[in-house]
Amino acid sequence: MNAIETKIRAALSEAEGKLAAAVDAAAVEQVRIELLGRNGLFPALSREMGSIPAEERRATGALFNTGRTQIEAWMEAAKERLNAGAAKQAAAALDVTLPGRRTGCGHKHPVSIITDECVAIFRRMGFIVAEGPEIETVYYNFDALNAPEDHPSRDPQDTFYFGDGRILRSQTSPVQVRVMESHQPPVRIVAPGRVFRRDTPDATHGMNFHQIEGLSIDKGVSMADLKSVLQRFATEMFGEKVKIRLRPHFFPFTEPSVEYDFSCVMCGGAGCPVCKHSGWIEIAGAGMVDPNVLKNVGYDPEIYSGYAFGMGLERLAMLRYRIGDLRYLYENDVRFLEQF
Ligand code: 2U9
Repeated sequence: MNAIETKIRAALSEAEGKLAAAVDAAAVEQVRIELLGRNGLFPALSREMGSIPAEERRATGALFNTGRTQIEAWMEAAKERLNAGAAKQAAAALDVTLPGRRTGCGHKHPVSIITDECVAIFRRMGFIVAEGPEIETVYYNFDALNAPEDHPSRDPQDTFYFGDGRILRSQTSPVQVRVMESHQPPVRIVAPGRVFRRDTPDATHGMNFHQIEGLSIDKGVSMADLKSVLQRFATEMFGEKVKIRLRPHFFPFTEPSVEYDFSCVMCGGAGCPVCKHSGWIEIAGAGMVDPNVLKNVGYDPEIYSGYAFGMGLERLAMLRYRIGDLRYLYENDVRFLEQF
């Protein structure tokens, strides 16, 4: 046995012992560095190989190769043994008999609850939900809806303009326009969603709020249909005793137009601070869709007619849950939100 073979055999017996006793991955790595690493024993022996007689070189080379393979196999076995031990330890640390830890479950925001409730009520009356973009064009938000060029709602003091013809929608009506453009009557839809208006935030106004608007277009649709839908909505949302009242109003997109009130849901109509002692609460607006709006989407107003209505969802939530200030809804105070 030459000097190289002696060194290989000694290294093998030492490595076998060290790897069998290794308690962590670092100990295994240490053996690898000492024997197989760039400055380790095996590369050094490989350089010495030229110094031994030619007739011994074949046998020494074979021992060199099997030795290296053997060390690699022992290292692999040691790693597997360590991994299995770690897995066992982790399993032992988990006590499956302990009761589970509760993770806090979020809940719906009051405006979402009201939106879902409105949608459910209108679905029962045959309406389908429609949605559309919050970033709109002046055409869909104003022109198609018959808003005159000088209408105050177009003013940059009231509507957010991007400066390239796009705006943040100030109402959900553009959704209905888009649906009408792509569908022939009958159309019976509600469009819930976020709308944006430039306003100084106070107890009852924010810079953005949520609306639900409804639209029904067919042959022979009348104001009587509108009244019956609104009365049913009032009954389902606030109870059997609630009455509705329509007052004449003006909107560019409806003719005739009305504002509608519900008998006060707080005092039942007797008079209280919420209804300012009138017994009635203004809920929103409605009317028969203006013939110009029908023409703009390619419907013949001589054949088709329809009604539209719109209401603010924050306002409904405030009435329903007796919330005195709109800002509570958006301050994200869990003590407030947890109550719903
Ligand atoms: C089309 C035609 C007509 C939707 C309507 C109202 C009346 C209305 C506001 C009340 C308070 C919303 O929350 S609020 O600011 N809305 O009074 N909205 S009629 O009329 C339409 C919509 C779409 C194609």
